[in-house]
Amino acid sequence: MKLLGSPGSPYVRKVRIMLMEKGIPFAFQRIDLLDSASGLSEANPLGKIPALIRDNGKALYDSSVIVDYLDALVPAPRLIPDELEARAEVKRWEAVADGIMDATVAISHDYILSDVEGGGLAWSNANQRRKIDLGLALMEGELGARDWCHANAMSLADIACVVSLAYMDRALPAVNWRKGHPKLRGLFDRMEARDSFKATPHSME
Ligand SMILES: N[C@@H](CCC(=O)N[C@@H](CS)C(=O)NCC(=O)O)C(=O)O
Repeated sequence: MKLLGSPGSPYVRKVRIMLMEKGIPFAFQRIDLLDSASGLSEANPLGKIPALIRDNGKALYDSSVIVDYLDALVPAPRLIPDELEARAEVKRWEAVADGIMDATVAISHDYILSDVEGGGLAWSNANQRRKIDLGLALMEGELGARDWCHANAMSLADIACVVSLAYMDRALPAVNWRKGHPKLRGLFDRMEARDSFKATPHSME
């Protein structure tokens, strides 16, 4: 199995952590998104990372589809519950976390562009920022006094949530998400101490 990705992508990090938590061996092929000859578009017509090349040679994308596949492929530890309502809850957490990643990507790209164009470093996208703020408030409120985002064990919900927080630290530190979110801070510190998180630091490459 081969994962096409880059250490800078939060969606790729989510998948790498799933693979490591489940003990699935994989090769990692770094993709330069600016290189049209990287082979990525043969794997994923959308030209996005992550893409997973399965052992049968077929590619799978996007990250949400890949994590579903991995959890079913190797059942232990179960990171997406089987039961319908529990599964829907964990996937909803993933959707909120992915949405925060999407908004962070959108703002930070605008931020870079506005700098390049000499337009200053002011926030350019209040609509995206609102998604981040409301997403953080929802996650903080739902986590509450619990140890885990869903039920009594680690799941994809915890992985996606903490990956989105870590990505903000790198791409949009001005959000300062720790302020006013003590429960998320506690979860973040515990999750980032795991081997799978320590082995997948974000980088600007
Ligand atoms: N919803 C997708 C998002 C993937 C995504 O946007 N990846 C970015 C890198 S962080 C990318 O490949 N961007 C290149 C492009 O959009 O052309 C997923 O969860 O896999």
